[in-house]
Amino acid sequence: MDTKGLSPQQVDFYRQEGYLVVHDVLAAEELDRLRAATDELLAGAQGLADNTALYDLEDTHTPDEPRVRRLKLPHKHHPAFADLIRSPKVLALLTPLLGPSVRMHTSKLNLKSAAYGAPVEWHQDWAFYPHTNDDVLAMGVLLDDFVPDNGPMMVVPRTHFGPIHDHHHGGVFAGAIDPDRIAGEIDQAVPLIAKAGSITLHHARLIHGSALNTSNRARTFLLYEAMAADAWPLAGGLFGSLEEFDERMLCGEPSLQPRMTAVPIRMPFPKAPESASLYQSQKYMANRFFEVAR
Ligand SMILES: O=C(O)CCC(=O)C(=O)O
Repeated sequence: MDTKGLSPQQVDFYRQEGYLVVHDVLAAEELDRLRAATDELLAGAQGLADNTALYDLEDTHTPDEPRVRRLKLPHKHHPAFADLIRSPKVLALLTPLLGPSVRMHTSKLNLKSAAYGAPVEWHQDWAFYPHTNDDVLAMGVLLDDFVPDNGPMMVVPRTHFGPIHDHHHGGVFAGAIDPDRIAGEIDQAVPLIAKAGSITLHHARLIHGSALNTSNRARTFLLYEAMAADAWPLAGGLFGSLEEFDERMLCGEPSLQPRMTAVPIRMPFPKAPESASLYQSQKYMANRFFEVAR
């Protein structure tokens, strides 16, 4: 397996811009395995009336015509997703950015199906899960080509150096930033256009979002959240026991000494009444930037 990792230029780019696209990481057979696993899990959505621990359903979902917008924690539901995040090839992308000891938080598979796949309003992941230091990122694996009109993720370069924006609306944590407050930043957004099998990395403080899929091509995006082992969660990412926390180690050694740095933090409380996923929380935003499916 190829474990060449990142060049110094790629590491510099990530540090300066807050994101990185690594093109053509996965081989065809690796992609096939992940796509087959996705199809296997999606088959279980037939007949569902409501969201479950695995399925987050589009607002336009019906039991007879299933429309899934997200598979939650796919690494707990299929070994293909658990194996990938622990593979030498993937770890070689994470350790240059996070150090030798890396822990994961959660995984998710955002489907964004052709014609109706849900948008994601502008936000900073850090608003959902602040930690004691910000060596925290999300890694995205493209299971389809990202093209301009299938709702590719868009990022606002260098915003990981900036403030943590207000993600509240109507007195609850809504998981999105009022677009009028960051109009200048949104103007600078860059779409991450790349082929299936490429991998994106974005810093937890980076502003990002993505539009409704208006194309006839699916946009399937597998995301994992990962952090330096000494970044301890202050909210979100909390754990039931130390054993459970340390089972999330991907490589290196866990630490009982959180590294504290001067990072800006807003706590994601109070929760919205329905907040099992980002899509649900973002429904509480009165002022949305992206069009939604009708
Ligand atoms: O799927 C996307 O385009 C964005 C994903 C994202 O930001 C999230 O799920 O937190």
